[in-house]
Amino acid sequence: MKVLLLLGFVAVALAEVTRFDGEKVYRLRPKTDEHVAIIKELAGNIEVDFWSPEGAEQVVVSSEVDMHVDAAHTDIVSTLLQQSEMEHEVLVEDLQAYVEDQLDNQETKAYNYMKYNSWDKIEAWISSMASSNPSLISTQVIGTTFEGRAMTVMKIGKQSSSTKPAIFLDCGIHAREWISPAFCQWFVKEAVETYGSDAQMTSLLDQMDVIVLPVFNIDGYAYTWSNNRMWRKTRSRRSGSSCIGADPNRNFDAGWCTTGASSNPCSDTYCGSKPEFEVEVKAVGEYIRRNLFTIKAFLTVHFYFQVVVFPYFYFFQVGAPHREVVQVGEGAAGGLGSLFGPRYTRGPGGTTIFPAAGGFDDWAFDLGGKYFYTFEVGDTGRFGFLLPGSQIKPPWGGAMVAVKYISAHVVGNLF
Ligand code: 0X9
Ligand code: ZN
Repeated sequence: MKVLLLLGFVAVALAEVTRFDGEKVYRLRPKTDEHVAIIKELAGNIEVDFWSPEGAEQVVVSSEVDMHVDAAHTDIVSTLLQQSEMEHEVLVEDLQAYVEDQLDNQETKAYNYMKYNSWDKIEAWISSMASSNPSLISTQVIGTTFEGRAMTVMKIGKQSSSTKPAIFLDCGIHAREWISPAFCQWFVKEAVETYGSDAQMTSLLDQMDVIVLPVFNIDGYAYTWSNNRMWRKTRSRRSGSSCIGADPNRNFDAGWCTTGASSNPCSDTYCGSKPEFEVEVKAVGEYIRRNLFTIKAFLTVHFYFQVVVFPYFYFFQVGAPHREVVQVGEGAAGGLGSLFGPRYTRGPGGTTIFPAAGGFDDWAFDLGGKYFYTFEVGDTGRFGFLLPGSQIKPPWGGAMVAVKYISAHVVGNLF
């Protein structure tokens, strides 16, 4: 009997895993208003998942649109694209194969910086990094996720009897952007290993603390490992809807739900029932409010445009943004561009990528944070969210150049 029950549970667990056999990702280059209208109509009639930009409303003439289509609709989409003569390519032929390849056949036991790591491994890594580097790392639990996981920040810096100014670095606000948490972990490793030998890192950690939140949206991240690799949101349940989760980067109180966000709980950019309704967002919000006087800069890492952007995102900037903020963003993106080519752009978010309200960046900026840079790191190739673990190093290198550039400026211009 027990065995039967157990088998039943295993079957249910397996049945819940989302597979992507025969699903494709198209890269579209709409050149006319008619092309844009076709994409929007498609999104209205069949379920498509925009990888970038993150919603049909953000598609404009001359943009590049990566669109994930389920197996049942690939024929009709291909026909429509040909008939309308819209420039396009099939970026991913069979999504399931990419999902499987992404793990590079990694053996599941050991933690490995050069591969992606599950939440359980990351959690154990946080403890072991802190206990083996007590003079540089301390940890603090800042909240609990909807599903009960501890949200821990790692404070990296030379110990000091007085409170030091700090930089807040967060990763993994969107569950499926695996490269982002991988970057935060790599940053911590680099910090620990190069403190004392790398002049820039040593000066940074002597004068400031870097407060790292390795995974912002832990429940979502765990769900991308266990059930659905393409999940983006949190995993909160709400009464009155069977749809789960909200986009944490639409749930902050900054022009909340006015643009580039959806009030439909089933949407990937759902803004939540009210600002800071998501417990993870509230936890981070409260931590920042408590520590605002020491936090001098914010860096948040996404995947997979190639941009360094800064507020505002919830409206088109009226007048020029602060010159110094622009210059530092330019410098960081310039460094990245020299390494990775001219696709790296920079500028105020609303005009450089797309307007989207309720973001962590705009919220912290409105609260008084002077420097807030949002990195979208990415590869130049065809993998989108499914960049294989073996290829994560170049985008990290890019993010590192930008983080160091911005940190050096902040250290030299403490206010
Ligand atoms: O849409 C987002 O939240 C980010 N792009 S992503 O493709 N990684 O989802 C961009 C965030 C920019 N900031 C704001 N919109 N506030
Ligand atoms: Zn993102």
